Amino acid sequence: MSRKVLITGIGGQDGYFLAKLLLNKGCKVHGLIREKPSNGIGSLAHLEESQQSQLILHESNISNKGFIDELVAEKQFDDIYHLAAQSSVARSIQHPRETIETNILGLTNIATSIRDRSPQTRLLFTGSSEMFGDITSGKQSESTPTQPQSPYGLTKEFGYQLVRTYREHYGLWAATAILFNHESEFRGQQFVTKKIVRSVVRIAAGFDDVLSLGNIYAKRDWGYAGDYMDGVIRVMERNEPDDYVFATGKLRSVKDFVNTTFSHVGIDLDWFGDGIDEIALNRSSQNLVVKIDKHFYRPGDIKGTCGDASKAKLLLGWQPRTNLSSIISKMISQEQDTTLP
Ligand code: F7E
Repeated sequence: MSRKVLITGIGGQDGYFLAKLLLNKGCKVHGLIREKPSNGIGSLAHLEESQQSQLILHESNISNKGFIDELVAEKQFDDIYHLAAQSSVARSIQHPRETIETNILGLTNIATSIRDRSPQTRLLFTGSSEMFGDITSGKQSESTPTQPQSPYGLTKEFGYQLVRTYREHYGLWAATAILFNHESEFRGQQFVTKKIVRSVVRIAAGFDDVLSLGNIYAKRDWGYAGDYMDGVIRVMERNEPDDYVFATGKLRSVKDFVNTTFSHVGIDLDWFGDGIDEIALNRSSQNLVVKIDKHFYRPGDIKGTCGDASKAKLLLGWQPRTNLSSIISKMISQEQDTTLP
């Protein structure tokens, strides 16, 4: 029987992949979206028209408790995927209050609406590796102690604990997918991978000169958003609610990502200098193409984070399928199609 699902935050990168996968499975997909932009619905504009027309969109802020209560009570969803969040770590440092309101109140609204008005509804919360903080020893898994280093990380730790509490003590079917960094051709411009790809494509085409970055020695475990949304659905489809890490287990620096992206467009780099004076030149033209701008450094930046997805592999049969080079290729193609004049 087809399931009736709600995806909060459907307008973002993850919402696109999740909506597409669930529609392909024959689910009736409702989406909660903050506001519909006039030029289409964010990443959803990339869905085939036949799929777009099947979506049922509801426009509201996640912190509007009255609206959420009514929607949850009226629709009696089978499953709710709670994606809506202020997801930029850098922004959370500048705007902690907004981040707390959206991430903490948003989840609390959804969870209490389910508890009070539709207790048979399953709840899947997209958590984050940011709640672990810096890697200390080995890879980070479901049993790694949490030690967040940003307001964003703190809100994701809160969400993880709230979901566990509602599951263990209030009898809700509630689970957290702990997602490590996941990128795609629909990534927002506030994230470093998208910023690098956009700039490299424009530099290669002669429309930009220099890419300015912060800490290029930060290391991340970057996977593909489409693979991770496939994992999230597998969590929801299991009878027993539980928490799972989704990660590739491979650690790469921002500098590696820069080198690989430039090499995809046929540009090799030579690096010189240290710290905020470090620069990269285009080996063949000798033009300056990368420099450091201390404005992009973050207090409390996580130096490295790398996940162990063994539990998801064992119990869900999940594994990442798209490697970093393929992710970069997809991002470059999308960028060439959309931003070059
Ligand atoms: O930064 C460094 C920056 O903003 C990655 C979100 O999806 O993953 C993401 O959070 C690294 C950091 O992602 C720039 O300092 C250097 O070390 O792409 P990001 P993030 O903070 O790792 C987690 C798992 C989430 O849950 C989040 O929602 O790159 N970096 N230079 C820079 N970062 C940015 N944004 N811009 C720079 O110019």
